[in-house]
Amino acid sequence: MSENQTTGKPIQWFPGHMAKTRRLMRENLRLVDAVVEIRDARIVRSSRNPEIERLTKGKPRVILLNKCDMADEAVTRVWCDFLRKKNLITLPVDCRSGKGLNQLTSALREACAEKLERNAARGMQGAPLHLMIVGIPNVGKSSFINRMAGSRRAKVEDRPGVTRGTQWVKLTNGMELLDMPGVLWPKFDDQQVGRHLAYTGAIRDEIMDTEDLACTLLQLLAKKYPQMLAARYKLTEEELAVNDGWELLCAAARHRGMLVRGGEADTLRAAGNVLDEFRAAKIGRISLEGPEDWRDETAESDT
Ligand SMILES: Nc1nc2c(ncn2[C@@H]2O[C@H](COP(=O)(O)OP(=O)(O)OP(=O)(O)O)[C@@H](O)[C@H]2O)c(=O)[nH]1
Ligand SMILES: [Mg+2]
Repeated sequence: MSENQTTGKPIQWFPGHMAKTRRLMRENLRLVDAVVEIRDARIVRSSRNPEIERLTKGKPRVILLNKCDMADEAVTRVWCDFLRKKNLITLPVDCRSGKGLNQLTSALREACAEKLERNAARGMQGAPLHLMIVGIPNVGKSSFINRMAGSRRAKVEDRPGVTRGTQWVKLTNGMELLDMPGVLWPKFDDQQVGRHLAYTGAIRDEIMDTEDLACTLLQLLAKKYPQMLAARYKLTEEELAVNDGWELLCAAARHRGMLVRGGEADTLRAAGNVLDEFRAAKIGRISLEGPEDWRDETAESDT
């Protein structure tokens, strides 16, 4: 999405900040043995920044599908199989509870096999593994590091752009993790990617039109998860069937008693509510994308 749908103004993607992040990655890459790329299990493809892949080329990589507690389990399984078939070492995880992270050591061993063999040949079995933690804003990089460290070492907040500089965190198991600021693409050509990033909170709400976002999200949910949506907002079958985002938003507002003077639906308030509830997984465990939604370009570029 390179344009705000309502105002028609181009959306600013903080190019200065991005250039700095890119430089930080380049400078620090030679210090690390492998890259841990964190993606959002609800939007596995849209949370993949091809730039990360390009910048970290040649480094062993493990992909974590994070927030899988909020994603559709069946879809997460499909993604894991899909990526593993492309020889990408992939793990579903939930960095808030730590679920799935017990598999990480063996995944890293697999990814870094060559390096570990070299270390062993030099009698340096205990040498620490240095890992760079990368991913789009708000995907859970700092949460992952805190989980691994067993303490709150990195700042975590539910908004994008919290981590600004880099920070090394030493673990007791001999790993050293480098926290990085989120890397977003400087510009999206694909509107759908931009929307999916906005629904999940990877893009700041201040630069988005929330009513517009909520409308398209509702339309998508009515298609992909109609029962969950109807249950959450007490939508009737007719309301659900209209297949019009604006109508769905008005219906949700009415059922929640969100009205403005004169009895009309308070769509602005309802939009904020829908986005908040989706982001908190209150509507249910939902994945917005499966590999089949990207039929023509499913190939990860480095495989
Ligand atoms: N439900 C759920 N929430 C998570 C998970 N991991 C992280 N979060 C939440 O996601 C939000 C962002 O987490 P951070 O760890 O700050 O993300 P980050 O990638 O470091 O973000 P930036 O530094 O802004 O790029 C916080 O509200 C976390 O609590 C998870 O596995 N499940
Ligand atoms: Mg962070």
